[in-house]
Amino acid sequence: MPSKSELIEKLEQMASMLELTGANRFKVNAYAKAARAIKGASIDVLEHAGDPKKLEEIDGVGKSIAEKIAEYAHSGTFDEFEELRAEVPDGLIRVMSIPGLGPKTVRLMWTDLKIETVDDLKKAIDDGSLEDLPRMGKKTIANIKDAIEFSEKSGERTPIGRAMPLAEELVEDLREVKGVKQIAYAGSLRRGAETIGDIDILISTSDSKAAHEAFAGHEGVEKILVSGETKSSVRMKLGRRQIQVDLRTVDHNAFGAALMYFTGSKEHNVRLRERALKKGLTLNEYGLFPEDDEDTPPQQRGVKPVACDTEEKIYNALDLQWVPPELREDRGELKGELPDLIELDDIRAELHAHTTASDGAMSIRELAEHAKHRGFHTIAVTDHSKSSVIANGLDEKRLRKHIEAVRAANEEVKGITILAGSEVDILADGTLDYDDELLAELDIVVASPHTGLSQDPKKATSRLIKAIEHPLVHIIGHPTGRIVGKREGLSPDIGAIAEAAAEHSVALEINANWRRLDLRDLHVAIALEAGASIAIDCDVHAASDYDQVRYGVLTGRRGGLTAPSCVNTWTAAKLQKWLKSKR
Ligand code: DGT
Ligand code: CA
Ligand code: CA
Ligand code: ZN
Repeated sequence: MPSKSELIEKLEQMASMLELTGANRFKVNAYAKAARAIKGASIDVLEHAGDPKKLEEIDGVGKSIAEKIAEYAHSGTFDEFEELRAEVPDGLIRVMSIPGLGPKTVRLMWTDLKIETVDDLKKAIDDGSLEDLPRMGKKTIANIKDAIEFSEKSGERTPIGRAMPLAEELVEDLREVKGVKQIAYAGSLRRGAETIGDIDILISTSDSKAAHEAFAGHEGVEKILVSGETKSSVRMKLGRRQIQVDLRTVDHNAFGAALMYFTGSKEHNVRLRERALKKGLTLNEYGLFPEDDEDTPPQQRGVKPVACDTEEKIYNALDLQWVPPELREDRGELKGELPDLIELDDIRAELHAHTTASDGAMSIRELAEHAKHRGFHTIAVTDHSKSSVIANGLDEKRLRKHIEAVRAANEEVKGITILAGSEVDILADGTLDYDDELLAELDIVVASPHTGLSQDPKKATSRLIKAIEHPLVHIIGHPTGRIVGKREGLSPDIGAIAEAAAEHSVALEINANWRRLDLRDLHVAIALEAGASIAIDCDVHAASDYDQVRYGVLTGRRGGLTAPSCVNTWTAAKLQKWLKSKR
């Protein structure tokens, strides 16, 4: 089925492939711009695919792009895409996805060195031929080598933001199958891990055959690995990659025991079983039973379980409170009181968002309207600063005008506070991209590292601490700059960062975008330990980015985050008081 996200992906890929094949700049830009415009459009372009006039009303969509949209809506692709796709070797698309390698560089590799795959590239690094290309110094090549190794190590796992929508769609679709009583996803996905090995789904049903048939026949299934009436395993299409999905039928009365077992983690399960044994009990995926030293498992001998239908009963029978799945990682969650974890509904403000002034897709008003619809009391406009040239960062003059525009919008749009802010670059030496006088005019300053991300840990630590100590900074945005599975980012001393943040009352961001999730769960725990506050922000560029907040909340929960420690949950008054304390 054609989807908006696939259309956007195809348009983005068009731009890269055009650049790769040396098409003119104008054409490349048209596709890149169209992808951005469709992301931010307030209408569903696929619904209006038959109405080119309507499509052309979108800023960034011209006649030619409108035709491509119509073609895509009709056939799931468009001719020009397929033609170009046939021209560009598959392997080159993978080469282009290596961070730090843009289409321009990859084009040179292709034309001058005949590199068509990641393996070719590795050979060219090893035999030194890559050095023959212009601007390929030893340092650049070392960085490329690093990036290849890093993405190969983590390439097998799928980011949560890709796996979650698929799992939710499957659960919804299978719930409709005749006979299904209970259905849920388990495993690392339920624990909210940043990457997912495979998706585990559990069902209880009176017609297992029907459920497994519907599963194996589901749209997107590309290969059936195991096909059975109680367990099946398939590979499903996910963007340009695949992910394995397991479906298991479990006993309706023991659904809680199965959910607990298959949610894991394995290490958490081991701890629970040890605890059960100490109490003269035995725990397995069918329930918690009295331990009796027999060889045949208790459920096969008709032994009555102590608890089996809900997780809560099983935990309670082990003298434990129910443990939220995000904490089930054997990090001490069975010892002592558990924190009252933050929830999605606690979030009441978005403090990191971009508009069309830099690289966002929405105007200030659109941004604010969407935030209002989410029930937020505050939205901060934080466009990029001048050094972020690729993101169309604002120089001083443009920022001053932008501040005025934000103030005007704030007057006009009722029911929400629009803050004038900036996502100001933390330069490699820890200084900020604007001078203090200008920063002081802003209501909120998010300071983030964007370049120099292969800096050594010592430099990274002092760089970030310098930004934290700056009296006008409120939040450190995506503190390490990592990209999940793609870029390692900075490795500062998080303990030292956290202590400085606590001392200077600066919040450390969990960037909720699933590509970033930065800070990560373990860092959040360290930050909280030091007494620092956390911000959970979507780094909004398009309307759909507001939906990312869930991944930020999951990451926060994995780190033990409570609502009071998260600035986005504060009342408008409390938030204002903190912001003003730095003015
Ligand atoms: P993943 O898929 O690599 O992201 O991680 P999980 O945690 O989803 O792992 P997976 O899919 O292998 O298994 C799902 C859960 O089933 C796991 O978290 C705990 C449970 N489980 C699987 N195999 C074992 C095992 O050998 N021992 C124990 N205690 N539990 C297991
Ligand atoms: Ca799994
Ligand atoms: Ca599995
Ligand atoms: Zn940023």
